[in-house]
Amino acid sequence: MREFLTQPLSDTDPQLAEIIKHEEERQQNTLELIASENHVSVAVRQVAGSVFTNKYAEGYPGRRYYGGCVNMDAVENLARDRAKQLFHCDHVNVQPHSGASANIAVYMACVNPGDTVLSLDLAHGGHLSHGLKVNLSGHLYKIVPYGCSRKDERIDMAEVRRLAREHKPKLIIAGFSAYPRVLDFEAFGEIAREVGARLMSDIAHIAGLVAVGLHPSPIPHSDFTTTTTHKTLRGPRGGMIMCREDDAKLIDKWVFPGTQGGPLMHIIAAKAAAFGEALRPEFKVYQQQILDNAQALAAALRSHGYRLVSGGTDNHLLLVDLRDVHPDLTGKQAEQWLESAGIITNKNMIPFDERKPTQTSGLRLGTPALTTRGLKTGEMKTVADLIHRVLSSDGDEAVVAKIRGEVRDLCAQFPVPHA
Ligand code: DSN
Repeated sequence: MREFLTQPLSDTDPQLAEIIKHEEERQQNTLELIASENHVSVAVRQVAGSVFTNKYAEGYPGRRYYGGCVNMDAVENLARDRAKQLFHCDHVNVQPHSGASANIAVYMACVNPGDTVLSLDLAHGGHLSHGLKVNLSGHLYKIVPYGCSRKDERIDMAEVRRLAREHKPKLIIAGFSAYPRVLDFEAFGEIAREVGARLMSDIAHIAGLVAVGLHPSPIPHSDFTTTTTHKTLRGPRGGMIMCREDDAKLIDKWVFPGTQGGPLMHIIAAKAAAFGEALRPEFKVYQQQILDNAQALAAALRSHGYRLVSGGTDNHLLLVDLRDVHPDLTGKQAEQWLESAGIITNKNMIPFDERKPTQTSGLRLGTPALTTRGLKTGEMKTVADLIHRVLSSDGDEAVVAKIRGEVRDLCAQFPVPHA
């Protein structure tokens, strides 16, 4: 029995070991352009797989429900301290299992069922946990959506103000999963204060940029700032909430015991590792390269005739409107052809899209994962050329197979982080 417990996975469960090997190969041999994904360091993966997975630690440092938590307290305090240093916030809760869980805890802390919440329309780049009908947020609260203007496809702050005055929401949400421009957190804060709403800023996508000062910080303007830790921040899959000292007890209570049980201590430890990496000077260089790469990818796609929603990007992602170059090509079909060529993307609605969410006219592309692998602006031109050739191939298998080979060659030059 004990022997079994100490053998490697390849001996004890070759079937599962094989699936993991295939995923390692897939990640190594494909170009990851999903804007919300990244490749973590060897150290972060090592910590996520550490003995911290063995421990229950309900409660918070110094106030746990079980014995044996001395190292749990040390690691959670380390994660909290590093997060506070990184984001300059008063209080942080590092226990949310995900971004959606973090958002739920904030809702429980400040809105009641039936209350009005003002958030970015999902069809204009909002997130499902900000009010999708079939999500708890859309089920419990009266969601009033704001959107982008037709004129420039940017969030129309005058419209946000008008809607806030008209509907008097209890909570305003500033955040997105597909919006390529800077969010004006200061203006959101002013509007929230004017109408007596609380402001939740969800920086899941841009947390890495915010941490190094390459995107304005929401912290001074927001009551609550939520984030995931695995996108631009390049940590383990998880969530986190930041707030002022006044709301610290309320938030902690609504994370545990309000909406979660035992914290994932191995993931909290890996968050500490990632925050440590993010505090290093190299992390700012990495974030700047993400932005430079996004600009280079945008310019190269424009040179092939593609229109980008809002004309370009300020952050790590771009939304490509496929219609000008390929009027009959849906985002769904584009995503599938690109995947066959080893280029991983996702179909995405564009503002005022006439196609259904399952088809879409847009494609969302992001540069964090490619930047982690070491691709720079020169390679972004190559990537844009590869994308354009796939989208112009009409799905021709011979063309796609040839490009697949070129993608593999490019991937071989830029290995994903490995031990
Ligand atoms: N699924 C994430 C994204 O792709 O934006 C958000 O949770």
